[in-house]
Amino acid sequence: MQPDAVIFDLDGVITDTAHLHFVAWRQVAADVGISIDETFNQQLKGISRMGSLERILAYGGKAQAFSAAEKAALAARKNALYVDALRALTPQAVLPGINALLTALRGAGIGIGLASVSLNAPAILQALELADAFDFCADAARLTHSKPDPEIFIAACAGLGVAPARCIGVEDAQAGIDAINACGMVAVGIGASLTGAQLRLDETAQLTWPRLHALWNQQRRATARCQ
Ligand code: B16
Ligand code: MG
Repeated sequence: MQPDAVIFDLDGVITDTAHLHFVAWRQVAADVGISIDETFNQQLKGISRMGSLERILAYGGKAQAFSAAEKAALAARKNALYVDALRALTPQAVLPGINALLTALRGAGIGIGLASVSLNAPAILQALELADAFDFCADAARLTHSKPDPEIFIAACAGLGVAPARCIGVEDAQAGIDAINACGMVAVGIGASLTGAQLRLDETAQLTWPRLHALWNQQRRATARCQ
């Protein structure tokens, strides 16, 4: 028994650009008189661009201080800074174990999907030379609801032609784990202090096909016992 597909988050699972997001947000926040640090930045993992801006403004007590047009300009400035920083991204930035896992999944005939809320995901995959490694990438631009809503994982399953209940999802953010669980996929979490994942690992180097295969069989046996 094996899953029909494994669907990956991008930032924090395939590569880690959280620090680049942070540096760009820190600059934009400073421009409007708000100071943020790396600890605060943890809250922005897996959160959309505008969602992140809203959290920063609320943190700085300025939730109501800007019009929609001004907020759009702040988000655009952050993205320009972030995209500029992405120019340094190379295949060396693929996280440990990921290339081997993608190769093993391909060899086992398992679908490979992407469920990232980043509008920069296509450019990031190109820079990592991984664009051809995915069978389907859900389009973040078409999302109505961001994680923890399951919409992006459901869209990835639909694009792959598989049922969520037949898939494993891999995430580094609590909002992402909640999204995976909300559509009935098996959840794998990467990082400390994530709750609700059926398997939680400290780092991507531990994310191997034998491990995912064993998790899948264990979950299927548990489901069968409950029926
Ligand atoms: P962008 P993921 C997320 O990527 C990041 O974790 C989050 O920090 C970022 O705000 C979001 O993408 C949007 O990114 O500004 O490039 O559209 O974890 O869903 O792959
Ligand atoms: Mg992530």
